Amino acid sequence: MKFGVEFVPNVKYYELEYYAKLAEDNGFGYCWITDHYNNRNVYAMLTLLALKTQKMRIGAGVANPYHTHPAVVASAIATINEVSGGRAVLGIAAGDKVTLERIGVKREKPLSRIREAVEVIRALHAGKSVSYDGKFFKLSGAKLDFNAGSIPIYIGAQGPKMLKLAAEIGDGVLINASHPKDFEVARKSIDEGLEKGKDFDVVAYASLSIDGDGEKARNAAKIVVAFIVAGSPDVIFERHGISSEDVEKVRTSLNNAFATGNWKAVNEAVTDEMVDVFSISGTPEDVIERIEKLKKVGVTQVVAGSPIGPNKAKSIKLMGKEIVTRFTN
Ligand code: F42
Repeated sequence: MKFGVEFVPNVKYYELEYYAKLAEDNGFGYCWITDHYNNRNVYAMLTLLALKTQKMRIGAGVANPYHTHPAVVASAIATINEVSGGRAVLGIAAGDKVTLERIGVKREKPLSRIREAVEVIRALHAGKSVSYDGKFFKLSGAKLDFNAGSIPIYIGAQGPKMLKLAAEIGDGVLINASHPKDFEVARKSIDEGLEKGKDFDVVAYASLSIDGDGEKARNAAKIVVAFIVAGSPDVIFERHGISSEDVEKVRTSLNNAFATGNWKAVNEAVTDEMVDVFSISGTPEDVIERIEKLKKVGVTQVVAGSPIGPNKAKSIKLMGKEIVTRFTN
């Protein structure tokens, strides 16, 4: 099992640098930085991490080929690869629909767009002069004027078609899920697209919250879980037997909280069951038990995403000491 950590660059650069370095010192092998136009720029932050870390792989998790042309993505991540001495990884996906719409971008035909973007990026990274006549991207003798090196491409995917495509054309897949049942289902789509014997990293890009006090850890996950509940399709709730009334309570409390600031009501609306389904939360023992189950259903990397714990620094250290060491030694 490999371990990664995810950070959202909605904090000052020195905070991000501090946590990333802490994760590296505590044995995490991957650091993924999210990409949304409203946060600090992902490549600017990755450049900083390339200079301030030594061993861990660092990458965009995830770029999208709607607000950034794949040639620009190819060049940006190749720059990170150069600065970091070959430690870059690229995550790419369809992009967040709501965030894209705010800047007037329609997320149309995500499957073909991702396929084309990955083809373009791989060709440019191979150092070729690229002429490409796609439906969305047209390149004519495009070439990077520096050596990109070798950069694994991971695809962010939740839907069955995107999962299959990720297996076909990616080096790995970043799946926003925490529960083994969701990976069992995802595995079927992955297997449809995966060539036999191909080395492929199946990543649980999960909301994680760890603390010596299990209750505290679970409470810290609730706001993040509420946002995941608000954005999940019904099929997920049906799969886990979560009632539509409970989902509605979370959605209503979340909408109210934006207007009234009553986040306590959001915490109260999130059930224990939701915390279990949409996050990996609890004591180190609880987290170990969950990761053992994820391993059985084919997960090969666990990414600790928001909130990581009630005290981020303490939780990163606890993850390193109790979890990363246990699974990687
Ligand atoms: N999004 C961001 O914007 N920034 C991030 O930093 C970010 C991180 C991230 C990390 C992991 C992860 O898994 C996802 C992450 N996301 C992030 C979200 C990501 O960008 C996507 O929004 C998310 O993965 C949802 O994508 P999906 O894989 O479920 O694909 C969607 C688009 C979907 O509907 N897929 C369907 C499926 O079955 O897979 C297919 C839809 C389909 O068939 N479309 C057709 C087509 O040709 O593409 C036709 C539709 C048409 O438009 O006509």
